[in-house]
Amino acid sequence: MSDDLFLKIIQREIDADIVYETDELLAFRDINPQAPTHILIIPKEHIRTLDDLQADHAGLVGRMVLAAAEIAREQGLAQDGYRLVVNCREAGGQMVYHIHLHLLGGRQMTWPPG
Ligand code: D5M
Repeated sequence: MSDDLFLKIIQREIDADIVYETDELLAFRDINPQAPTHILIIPKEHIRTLDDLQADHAGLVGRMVLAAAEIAREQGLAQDGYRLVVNCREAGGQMVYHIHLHLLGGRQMTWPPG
């Protein structure tokens, strides 16, 4: 049994509000939303952090970003805009060690982030 929470969502051991799925990617609503729309885009491959990406992941990461843009359009966020975030390890605020893009939209974002 894996201790990777997001693998349990991929394997349907934990329920999630899934909005997008391909052979290699899954996207679902964040359980603790920080904006009116807050969706996580993850690879099905277990990759712990941004820092663990290898050169041969370049295509996968590109498809994650393209999926985020497609989901943003589907969710009606494209006209006003939105934010993509990756938290990396402790100082980056990462809590779940399975790489994910946060797609946030539906409100005005501020800068700098907290
Ligand atoms: O973000 C990890 C994110 O994962 C955080 O925003 C909460 C979210 N989360 C945690 N558990 C779940 C479940 N079960 N469903 C949906 N979303 C979840 P990080 O970048 O690691 O800080």
